[in-house]
Amino acid sequence: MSLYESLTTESAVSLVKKLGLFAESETLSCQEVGDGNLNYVFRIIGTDKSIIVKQALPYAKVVGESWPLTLERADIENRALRLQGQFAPNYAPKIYYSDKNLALTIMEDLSHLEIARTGLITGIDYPLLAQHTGEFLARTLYGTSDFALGPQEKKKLQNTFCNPELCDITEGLVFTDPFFDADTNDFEEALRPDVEKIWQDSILKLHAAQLKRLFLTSGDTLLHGDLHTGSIFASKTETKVIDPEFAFYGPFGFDIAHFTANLFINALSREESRRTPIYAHVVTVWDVFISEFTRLWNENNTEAFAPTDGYLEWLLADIFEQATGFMGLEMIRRTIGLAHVKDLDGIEDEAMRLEAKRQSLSIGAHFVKDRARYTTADQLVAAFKEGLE
Ligand code: SR1
Ligand code: MG
Repeated sequence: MSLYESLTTESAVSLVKKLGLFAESETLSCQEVGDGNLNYVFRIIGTDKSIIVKQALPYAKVVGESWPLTLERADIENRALRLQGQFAPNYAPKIYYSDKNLALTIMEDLSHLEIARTGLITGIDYPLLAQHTGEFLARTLYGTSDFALGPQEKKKLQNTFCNPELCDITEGLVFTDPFFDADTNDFEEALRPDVEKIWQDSILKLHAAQLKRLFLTSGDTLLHGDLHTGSIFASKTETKVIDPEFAFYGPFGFDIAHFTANLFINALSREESRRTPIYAHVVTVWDVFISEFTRLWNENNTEAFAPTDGYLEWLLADIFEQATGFMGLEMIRRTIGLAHVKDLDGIEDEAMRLEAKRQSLSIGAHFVKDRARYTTADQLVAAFKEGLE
């Protein structure tokens, strides 16, 4: 018998009172505030505090009941959040309670912050966003790798983060479907010639296949798995990374790639004179990631080869090249795949929107195919600017 039932605003209130998170007598208000693709998010407000109850649905909310989806993802998300909270406590929400059967996690309400994507679209720059995200990435990715844990501990942890159904979504929506005439694709008819060019570009497809294989087979570290700007709450002083339901052991460069891809996509939605802070974020996240990863490598490393001349430098260069390719794939899929972003779709002027989408496709394809050319974030920014011309 399934112990799962989907919550309503009323049953969410009863639950948090039963759990003692609020007094029975307290008057609470509850609203479903989820704007993501997959889950319900209830915000419950009492007299002097508020909390979030996040519940997974047994299907993908963005598509409907025709796309069933495992509830296991709530448990993965809950465990990933707790681990991220250990490695990067400043950048993860506090967890108050979780229930595997009900597929829910109760956590800190971050409503005093904004979703970074929403703020970036309205022109807010969040001066510490990239610094904090770089630290979050280096600490969580290094901390769950072979280098920090040693191969035995790492494999045991890896075994508990097999996430086949959510990985299947990424393998389809990011790595495969945009390169074929797949039903999941969604693009404006005016872009059809550009999209057909992608479908016919056998060199691009070969590179996409190589990157897909990396995603399928590399087990470097516990990834967040969906680190776009909609998975980050931010203010001028604070940053919190949420929603790691796609967490699994994958390639080091994947998360930073999705963050920088969504930054570049945001740049496309801005006037040229407003793009500088976004370019600075791309450079900063890489600078911080590399310096923090290096610090952790030198401080705590179980690998006998760690002091070998050139090993760290080779690894960082490899991560950078992979990430450049993954970044290009994310730019392409956010433009023509199933899951779009408001940065592009929200550009009201049709000609400007189509131009931004074409730039996202062509710059994305360039980063996929020519990823081996790039070794620094400054070069990525320069290539992005060239792609706009
Ligand atoms: C069906 S899920 C579509 C997208 O939403 C998530 O946030 C992931 O990015 C996924 O690819
Ligand atoms: Mg999400």
